[in-house]
Amino acid sequence: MKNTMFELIEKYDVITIFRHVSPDSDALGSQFGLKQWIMDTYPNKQVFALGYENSKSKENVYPCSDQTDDETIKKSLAIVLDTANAKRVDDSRFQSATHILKVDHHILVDSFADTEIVDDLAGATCEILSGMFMENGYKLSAACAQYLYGGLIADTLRFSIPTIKPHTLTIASYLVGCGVDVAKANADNFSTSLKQYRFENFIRSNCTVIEDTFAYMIVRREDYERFGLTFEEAKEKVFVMGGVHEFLAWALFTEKEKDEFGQPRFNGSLRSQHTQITDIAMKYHGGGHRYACGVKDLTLEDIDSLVTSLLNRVKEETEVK
Ligand SMILES: [Mn+2]
Repeated sequence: MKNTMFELIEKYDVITIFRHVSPDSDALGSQFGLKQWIMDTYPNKQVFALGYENSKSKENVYPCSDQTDDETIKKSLAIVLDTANAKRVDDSRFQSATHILKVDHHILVDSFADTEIVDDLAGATCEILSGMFMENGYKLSAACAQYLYGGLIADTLRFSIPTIKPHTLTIASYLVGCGVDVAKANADNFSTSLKQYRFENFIRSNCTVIEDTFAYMIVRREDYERFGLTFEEAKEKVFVMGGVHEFLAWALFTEKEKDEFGQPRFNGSLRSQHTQITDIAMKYHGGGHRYACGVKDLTLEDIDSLVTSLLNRVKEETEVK
């Protein structure tokens, strides 16, 4: 089944690679890792890594997206990475491709591709790709392995999430064996700048903590702009409330824009230690993984009711125990 990807790549001379909006290290790492592998393996194929939004905070780590015309996409094999639903792909032109292949690790919500390789127990899309390379006995270039390893440590929070399996570490070992600079990957993904550090402390000092078990923070545009951060940078900071024994769940809501009535709209990131929260996220234009979800386009009233739902879910879980 998984060899399908290699068969498809073999068959097409033009390959376009897509990923989700607001790309994170797994989206960019899988995209540029796969592009690198195709360039290393098939120097005569044309391969494009597409997407409109580049991540400002990671511009030293990943190249800018490629550009290409509609005709090129039409005759291509489109590979969509790390993206659960068609609407979240950061360039809708993928739909015109001759064949669409999806490789993803989110819970399946939308089958939009001709061929789908989905493993929602994989820690990262980079893990799925690396696993396929490993199983086929390929030796990766150091550049390719570096991209994939970055996505793997980013999405698995350095191998610390509940879905980590021995296989994940076997894959990490395989990548490091291909020449990854582990310290650089760590710094690229987890080091912070002074302005980010100050913003992180702002969240620590100002988040709301309910019954010592649930923490959340609503960040307004003027808050993150005051620290010199963009929306994209600010919304990444949910991890600041993670790693606290008492917090069974935590959430960060970041103002994105004002709606037509001048009311603020927020995107949110929800996290839990071990409470299933996907179904709650899905009620708020979101989804994702068992213990890590995104939600979007929320009003302050939505946030209120979402916080209540999460709090109740956490309570149910503590009562069962
Ligand atoms: Mn991912």
